[in-house]
Amino acid sequence: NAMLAWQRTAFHFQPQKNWMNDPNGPLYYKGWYHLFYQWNPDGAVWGNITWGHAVSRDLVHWLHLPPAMVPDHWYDINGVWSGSATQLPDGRIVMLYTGSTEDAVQVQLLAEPADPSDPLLRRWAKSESNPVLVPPPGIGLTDFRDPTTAWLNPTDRAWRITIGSKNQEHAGLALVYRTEDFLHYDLLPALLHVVQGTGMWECVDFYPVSADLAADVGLDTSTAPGPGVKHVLKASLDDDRHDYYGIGTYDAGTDRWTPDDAAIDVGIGLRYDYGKFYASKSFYDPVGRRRVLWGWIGESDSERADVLKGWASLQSIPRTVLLDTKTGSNLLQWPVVEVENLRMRGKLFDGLDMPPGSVVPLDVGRATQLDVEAVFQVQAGAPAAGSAAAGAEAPYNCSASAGSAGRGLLGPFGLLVLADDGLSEQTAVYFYLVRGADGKLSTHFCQDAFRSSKANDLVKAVYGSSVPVLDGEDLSVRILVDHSIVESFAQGGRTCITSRVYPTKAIYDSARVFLFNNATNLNVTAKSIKIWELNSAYIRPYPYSD
Ligand code: DQQ
Repeated sequence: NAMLAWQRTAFHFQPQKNWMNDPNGPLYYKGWYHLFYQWNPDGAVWGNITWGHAVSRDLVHWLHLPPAMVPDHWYDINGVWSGSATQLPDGRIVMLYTGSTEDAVQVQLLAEPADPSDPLLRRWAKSESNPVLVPPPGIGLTDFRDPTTAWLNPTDRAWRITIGSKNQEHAGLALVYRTEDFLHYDLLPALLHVVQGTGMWECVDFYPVSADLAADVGLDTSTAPGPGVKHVLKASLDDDRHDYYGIGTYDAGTDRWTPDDAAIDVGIGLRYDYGKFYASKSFYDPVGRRRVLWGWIGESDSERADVLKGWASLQSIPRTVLLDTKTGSNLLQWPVVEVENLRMRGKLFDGLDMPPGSVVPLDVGRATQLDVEAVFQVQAGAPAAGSAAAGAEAPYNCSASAGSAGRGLLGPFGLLVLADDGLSEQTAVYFYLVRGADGKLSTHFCQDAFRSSKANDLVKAVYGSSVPVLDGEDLSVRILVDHSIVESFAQGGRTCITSRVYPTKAIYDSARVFLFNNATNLNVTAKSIKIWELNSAYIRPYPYSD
């Protein structure tokens, strides 16, 4: 079936077949980036979880390797679940991960490369001491998983890891353990953090970011807290399947983290991505001196369709993560720079007028693998005297809105991607401005998949959130289009949205791109629209069977 085949992506990481979920233990070793991932060797639905493994020189082109770890001990026979890598100062790698035991109890396990001289790290040795951690008193036997990368605490020069859980009152929390040898661990009396009402925290991530205005580099996980360093705490909320983060301060003396702004604490405030994006994990890349984030992008089609396709899920484009030092209150995520090496023919459109009610086709040729950078300038028309426009508008919420078809005074406007000529299929990536009671504009960034496909066995939703826009800034968005995924980054990556879409008509040579402005009272100029066709990445099978 050509339509199903078309949905496979060309530059997002996917296994050759079957089900994938969380990224695991990303690391850089002897010239290679390693990505492990939750994988079902036997089918396109979750189960039989093993660690798939692939390596890359540049985070874009990949070589598949045989699975790194499979469920073969009593302590992980129900699944080799998520975990993280730590590189010790002497170069050793320790991998900590969760096993689901023969009794479905969650325990923490240690593995190390069986042959550290192999840059591909093909063989892993599970520790004789496994399990190295079992659920402590007061923690549910199935609420104890996904150990983080360890960091060195500067006060006692011992390692710390954190593990997500929940308490009996349904508060999400992060336990902290101290270890010197990764075999023996002490549970510390204080929690790294706890947030009421957020439920089970999966795949916690904890890392420093530079708050130095001039520095655009990532920080190694063991960078000591101090002036110029903030710490990010991320939890994947099992309750609502989204990744939430907070920015705050880590106190190495007490091993507690405090959010800068309790109103946007972990689980109740900012999300990495307002679309499909879950169970993410970051790592420090010493070569690029950057922190790189991977996230699991699930499907929005039916399980039946996944079985027909023979695969389910992607990994996000690896994203560089920095603190946004201009706002100080959010992260910036951006596709790693290597993605730009896939750019082929580029087209530039500038100064295009987008009057209210317009749809403007952009002639870019094949439009199924794209990298788009768009910059818009807006000019609000004078509200008619006495009209509703003269006053404040109702607050806007992407997910509760009518999407790109709902007309407001100052939005929506943006791009339609994976659209066919007749616009019977289209995925809208758009801004929506609202003037508040104080006369100030707030900006929303949304992605609308309501009309993304004629197929009806899909979840079609509008995703999005507000996006900070500072005085004097234009509105800008970067969009990666890759067959069945649209991954977007507004205002340099302050707000990100990922949608899975499954066009039936806007495929192969029929996929187009348009600009649109559905606002009734806003003149928009597309100041600059750059669109590159992106080459396919090489994602190659392993040449030898195991
Ligand atoms: N996926 C893993 C768990 C983790 C969950 C199991 C998050 O370790 O908590 O496949 O998607």
